[in-house]
Amino acid sequence: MRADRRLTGIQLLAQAVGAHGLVSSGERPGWLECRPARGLAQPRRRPAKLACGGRGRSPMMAGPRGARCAMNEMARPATAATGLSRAEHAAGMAAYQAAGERLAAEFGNRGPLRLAEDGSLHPDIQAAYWRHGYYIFEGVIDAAEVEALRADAQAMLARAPVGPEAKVDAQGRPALGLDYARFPYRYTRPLADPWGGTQLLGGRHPAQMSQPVPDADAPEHVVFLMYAMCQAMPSGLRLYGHPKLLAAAQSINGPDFVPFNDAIFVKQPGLGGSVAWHQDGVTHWNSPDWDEGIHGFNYQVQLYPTTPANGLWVIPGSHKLGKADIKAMVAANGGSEQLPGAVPLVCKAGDVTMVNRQAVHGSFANSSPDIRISLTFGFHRRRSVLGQKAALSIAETHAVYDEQRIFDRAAVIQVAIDARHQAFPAEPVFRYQPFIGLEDRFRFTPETFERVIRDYNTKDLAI
Ligand SMILES: O=C(O)CCC(=O)C(=O)O
Repeated sequence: MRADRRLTGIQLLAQAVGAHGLVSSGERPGWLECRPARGLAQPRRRPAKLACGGRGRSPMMAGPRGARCAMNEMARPATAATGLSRAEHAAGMAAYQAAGERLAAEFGNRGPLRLAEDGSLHPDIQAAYWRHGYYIFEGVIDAAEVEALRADAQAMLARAPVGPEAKVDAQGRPALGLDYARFPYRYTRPLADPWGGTQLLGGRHPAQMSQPVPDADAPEHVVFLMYAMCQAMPSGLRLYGHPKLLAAAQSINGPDFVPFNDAIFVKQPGLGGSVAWHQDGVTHWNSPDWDEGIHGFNYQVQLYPTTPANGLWVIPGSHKLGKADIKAMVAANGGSEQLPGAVPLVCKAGDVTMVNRQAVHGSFANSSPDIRISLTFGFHRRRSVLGQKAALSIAETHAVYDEQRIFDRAAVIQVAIDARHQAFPAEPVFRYQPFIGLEDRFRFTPETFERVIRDYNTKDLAI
């Protein structure tokens, strides 16, 4: 009975389409291949037909300074704010949030990050992740480390330019990152949806979220994303070398796993913008080798408790189903972005979520009084990345992810492992297979900071 109920997320999506007359009972909806979740532990291949394809640019990808690409500095939302006030928006979300929390409780899909005796992610957790496309690891980061991460993230926020065109922070100091190859801050208008319903990022956020009117005293812009956590935040570099998180990445993506990128999502209280429903992967939807793990996964390390109002939502099982037609999903839901069958990833500070990049996911305008800061970083299978064109990068559309680029970007992991070891010598050290025997060349030193860490995100491996 309980196992049946866990399929509800996908079934609800199917019902939503049926209820709005897009498909008759028993037909497969056009916007998402709805099949019940089956096998557990192993990635499976998708049926040959895809709902739709398309390439885009991840919201987590930064372009170079000056490129003024869609998501950089300040993207203009497709439409202006609606008539809803912040408080009305919050009230209008309440029932949906409560239903999402109930559904999330049915799924469970959370607990400590347990490793098996051989050091791999516990098979039960792997099975749960592959089944639902996400998992919440509870209590991974201890209070002292959360404190250090918060201090560094808040310091970074304080060093942001006062606006998208400014070069000084609120105290008049030169902003952080003026000398970075990729400027580390991105802005949005308060409570706006900068990408939904636009052609930005390859049009992969096709349906715009509600944009409530901010309070009268709201600033004109808010920082929405921050990049380069391994360069700008000493604690961020140490986090990147976390042995349990790396062990789990190895279990999911293989011992030669490679990094993706990182981004810090900042959802300021009563101001934070939304991230319209989307899927992250862009390169492999039509690949003959497609399976549910081919576009990798993202961690989010939560620095503050997350709630249904400010947190990330995921449609469980949607990572297995190919490319979703999100616009049709919203249309089938009466035009509402409150998609049925989604669950909020409610966390305590120090919890870490793992979300399959193929899962349909998004977050709403943060009309709540609670901040969210999520340190987001992802990992891939090496074979998913090797030889791929830089599909997500505006500046480097001709770059190919060859052996050298992968090695250079993966070196950040090895340096991070050593930075962590220097800070926490009693903690077990993760042994990263591609760098076994090369550890001495990649200790954390001023020299490797310059050689490996500075502007490392120009070598991100985005697919
Ligand atoms: O945290 C969020 O609000 C959005 C995260 C996201 O879209 C992603 O990790 O791809």
